[in-house]
This record gives sequence, C-alpha cells and structure tokens, in this order.
Amino acid sequence: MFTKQTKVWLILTIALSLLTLASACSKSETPETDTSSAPTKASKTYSGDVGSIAGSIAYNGAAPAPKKIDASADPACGSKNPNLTTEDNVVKDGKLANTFVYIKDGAATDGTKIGDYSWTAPSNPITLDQLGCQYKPHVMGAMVNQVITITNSDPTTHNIHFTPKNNPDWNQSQPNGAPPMTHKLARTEVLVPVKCNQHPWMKSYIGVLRHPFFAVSGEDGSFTIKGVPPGTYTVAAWKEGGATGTEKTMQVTVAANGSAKADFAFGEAATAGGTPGLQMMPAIEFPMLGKH
Ligand SMILES: [Cu+2]
Repeated sequence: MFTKQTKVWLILTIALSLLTLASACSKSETPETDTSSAPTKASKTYSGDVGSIAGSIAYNGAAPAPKKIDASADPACGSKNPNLTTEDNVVKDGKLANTFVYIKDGAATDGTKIGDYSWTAPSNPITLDQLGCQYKPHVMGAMVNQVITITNSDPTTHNIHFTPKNNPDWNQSQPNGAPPMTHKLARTEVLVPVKCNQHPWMKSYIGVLRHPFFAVSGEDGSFTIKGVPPGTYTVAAWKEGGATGTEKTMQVTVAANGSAKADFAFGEAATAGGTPGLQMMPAIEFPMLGKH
C-alpha cells in the first residue's frame, strides 16, 4: 500500500511531531514558585554602594508593668521558668524592645522600588525556639520563602500554630525531644501571629518581607538595618498590642555609605523625641496588606 519513500516520510513526520510535543511539554512545566499575590517582577539585582538606617525606639510615660503568668496548668513550664511574665511591653530605661522596624515602601536613587529588586535571604538561619514556655525570639523577621527552624527546648509538648492572614494556617504539635521542624511563608505579611495551642500565653510575631531590610529593637531600644541601597524610603515601626498592633512610619533618605536616623516613640503622647514629621500622624492599624 505505501511505497518505501512514503513510509520514510511518514516515520520522519511522526518523529518530528513527537519532538515538537516533547519540547512544548517541557516548556509548560516551568514551576511557579512565587505564590505571592504580587505580580512577578523582573529579577533585577542591586550591586552598588549601600548605607544603613539606624535608630532607637522610645517608650514615653510609664509602661504597663509585665504581668505574672499563671502557668500552673503545666508544671513543666513553672519549674523551668518560675517567673514567667507577659512580653507585650518590654521597656527598660524608657526604651522599647521587640519593635519590628522595616522598609515599607520607597525607591532607590535610580527610581527602582525596593520591592522590585530581587534579594537573597540573609545567610544566617532563623530559629524560633520554645524555651521556658516562651518563644525566643518574641518578634522576628523573615524573607519570603526563607526557612524558619522551630525547636522545642522544653520538657513538655508545644503546639505551634501560625495564624496568618495572607499565608496558609499552619498548626503542628511538637513533643519534648522531637526533632526541629521547618516552615516557610510564601507571601509578605507584617506580621504573622504565632501561638501555642497548649499554653495560651505563648505568643510570637514574624514579619515576612520580599527584601532583607528589617530589624527588631533590642533591650536598649536600638536597631540597625544594613545594606540599604541609597534612596528615599518609608520606614515603619510596629509594636504589638490590641488586636493588630500599632504602626508608625517616617520618611528617610539613605546616602551611599551613610546612615539615616529613624527614631520612633510609642506610649503616652508619643511624638517621637521632638523629630517632626510623619511620626505625629495617628498610628496606622492592621491589616497592612501593602506590597513590599
Ligand atoms: Cu507551648
């Protein structure tokens, strides 16, 4: 029925069709790793001189004293940490710890928005430990898809429960002696509340950003954000409390190899140590669903 020539052509045509199909398939298999609601930006990297943003977080007026936590429901907590107290206002000498400070918006000198660059996560691992029936640290930052290691250093079972708005709920039991667990947050969110289903006083907050420009104030209220491209930015400081926390913002300009100052104040009549500007505006409430 077919001549020898026709058969050769037929085989060649089939082979070519299969090849075309195979290459089309492999193209469509490109994984969609960025599940953020923000549109995917071209991966532009920054490689020029950098500066920093540094400041201090004040607490004006008398801070509410930490309250003693009744941990009698779990003797393992009381024996390891007999002086368990609340951590929502850690104030020492008028300075506030556990404030999450970050670049909320703004652009580098060439006009590129900070969130439009592609940034690599800080190389140091981040760990959320459960120690003495408290989270250590109480507040921390992570980059989108950065691995968060969760450890249990207590002789009891914890149940770590991430309760985000932009990311999926995540709820895991971690008994005493269980190996570390890991978790990632794929979408920006300031901040993701974390709680323990076993110990209702246990709380922690994780700020998730697309860039590494965040810091948490230490016990002396100070913070430093390093490696910032020269530009003009809105810097925000977030403090926990109430349903969604309180956020204050200000504008700073970072020069190449320079350090911009960003002092904030919370508490009574918080007008930020005499620095005029956006700090005097009312606090912005959650949820902050802006793109970073
Ligand atoms: Cu717990």
